[in-house]
Amino acid sequence: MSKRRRMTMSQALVSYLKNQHVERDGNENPFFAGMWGIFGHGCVAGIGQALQEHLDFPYYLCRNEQGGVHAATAFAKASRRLRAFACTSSIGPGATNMITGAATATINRLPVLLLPGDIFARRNVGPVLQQLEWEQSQDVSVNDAFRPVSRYWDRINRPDQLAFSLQEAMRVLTSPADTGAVVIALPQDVQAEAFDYDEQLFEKRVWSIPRAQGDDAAFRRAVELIRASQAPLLIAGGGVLYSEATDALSAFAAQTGIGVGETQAGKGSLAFDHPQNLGAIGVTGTLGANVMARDADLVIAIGTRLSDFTTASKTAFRNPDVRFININVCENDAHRHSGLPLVADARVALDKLSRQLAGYRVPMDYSNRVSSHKSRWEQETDRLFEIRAGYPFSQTEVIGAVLETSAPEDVVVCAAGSLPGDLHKLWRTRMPGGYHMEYGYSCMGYEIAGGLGVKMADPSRNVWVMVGDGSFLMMSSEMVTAIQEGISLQIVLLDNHGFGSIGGLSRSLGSLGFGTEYRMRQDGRLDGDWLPVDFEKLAYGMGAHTVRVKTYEELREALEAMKRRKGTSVVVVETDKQARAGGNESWWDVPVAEVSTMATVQQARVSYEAAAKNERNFLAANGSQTLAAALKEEEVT
Ligand SMILES: Cc1ncc(C[n+]2csc(CCOP(=O)(O)OP(=O)(O)O)c2C)c(N)n1
Ligand SMILES: [Mg+2]
Repeated sequence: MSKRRRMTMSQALVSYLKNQHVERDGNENPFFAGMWGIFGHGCVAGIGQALQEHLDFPYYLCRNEQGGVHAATAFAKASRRLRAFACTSSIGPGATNMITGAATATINRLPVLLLPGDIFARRNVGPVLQQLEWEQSQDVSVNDAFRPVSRYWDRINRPDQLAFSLQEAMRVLTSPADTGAVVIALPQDVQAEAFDYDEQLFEKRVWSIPRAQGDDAAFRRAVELIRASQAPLLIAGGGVLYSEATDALSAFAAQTGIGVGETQAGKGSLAFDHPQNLGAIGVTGTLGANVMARDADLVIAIGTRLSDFTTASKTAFRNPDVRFININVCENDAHRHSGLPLVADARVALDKLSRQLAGYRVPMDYSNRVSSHKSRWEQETDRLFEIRAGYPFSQTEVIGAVLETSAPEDVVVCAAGSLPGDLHKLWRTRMPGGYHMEYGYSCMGYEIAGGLGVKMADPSRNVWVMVGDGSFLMMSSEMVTAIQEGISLQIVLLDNHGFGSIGGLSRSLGSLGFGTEYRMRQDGRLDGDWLPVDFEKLAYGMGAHTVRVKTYEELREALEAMKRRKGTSVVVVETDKQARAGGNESWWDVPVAEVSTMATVQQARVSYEAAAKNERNFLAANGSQTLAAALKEEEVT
């Protein structure tokens, strides 16, 4: 019999978390960097007490539980999923505040361990404060709402269950294919209950993060498809960064000459000036990447979910014979568009393909097209950066100013609004990880909390948070947390009096921007004066150094000054909501009302119906199915 140690369930949980390590390619590090949380009666005497006994496992007090989860998510992303945080909350609203954070982590496939407090397991004193009852069962609480937004879900009703749940939690958190939010709900009475835990539970454990090697036959078929292709295109997604395959991609693209389009999560896979980097792809893409996608006969997607923003709602690829090879650790992503699934780690796959494609290179005219698209895009970027709109600013000149002030190793962080589109197109990422965009959930309010997580992952890199006024108003309170932790963030707040993005979308769909501007109600409508929000005072009131700028020179000066200053600073810039980078040969499916009394909507519907006809289904048996046929042929011949 192994030895036993009597501890509360919470003490055992924290002791276990401290002893979890991960390893990849021979490099090992502790997995958890600590725990975010806000205490309430549902955790203060349980998890809270255990954290107090383990001060070497840092506790970070956030302002909003959602913000804590976002910071944890951003930390995991910036750490290439090799490090993570736990997040705890009280029961009820504290717990449900984490649901949006859980969904954000899961959609982006980023590991976070969520530990919401829960109602009493023993039930005798219920209903307790903040318990939402369900008359048909006592086995349900608000924490069951986490189930669809998490990759593993459990509830600890007896302290002895803990060991087995934790092992599953770690398996999922460290799985490249399955990772996301893991939720272990902790009834508040059980948190404080003692049990004689097996000492072995607290031994140091090292979880190896595997690199899936892929199927040899699938690689052979992929090589055949690439060799036969006249116009291939690579799409680099977040998986390239998580797998640390950036050097492998750079070598593969250089060797073969194949152009690369980057998704929001994959931007920075290649330096912006890599000769094969065509830049952003899709709805928010560059002209070159989108034209090459339109004509491609073979798309090699690496580590991407191929969401509608990347595929332009399945209108991006127009070549009637286009085929897909999908390199991905997730089987469902590997099978997208009836493609040839290469279920493999990005770095392994790129290294193997580089070896197996020795001697292959794209045709010369293809190479010339990539180069000319690239140089034209650089000119277009410079043009957009050099616009001097006066006051209010053009969004693109503000991006140019931030880029010019930033060092190559700096990180820009953003999530929602019109900035992601302009940043995707224009930001010149110089080092992997320099572009941190949460565009899986595109969650307003992620920006500042996310910036905090990014800075914690690597304090040596300056973090520029670019945030719209709408996102800032939704959740800026983690700025206080940054100040509490002595963490320097450079926040650039673009005030265009409302939703530039959705307002523009609304206008393009015939709806005239209805309900998207920050105006006073007047005569029953929201079209009065601008709301009198003073962002400078708001940020100053939270403890940040703050400045509002009116000219381009002032903007550059303010950015330079905030780069040198320790602490969190905010520069408030008024921007014109229309002055942005335009679209490039791309379309996004947002359905317009089929009938309306508004002539503008009727017109928009006509254009919508015409454009939607370009959507493709990609049902042709051109992937794994043809693989089987090809292998059979090989046997016969
Ligand atoms: C939590 C959340 N609610 C709603 C949306 C839908 N949405 C996307 S962008 C946007 C407006 C963002 O406004 P702002 O931050 O000012 O950026 P701007 O569009 O002005 O650039 C909205 C409401 C969202 N992405 N996230
Ligand atoms: Mg705005």
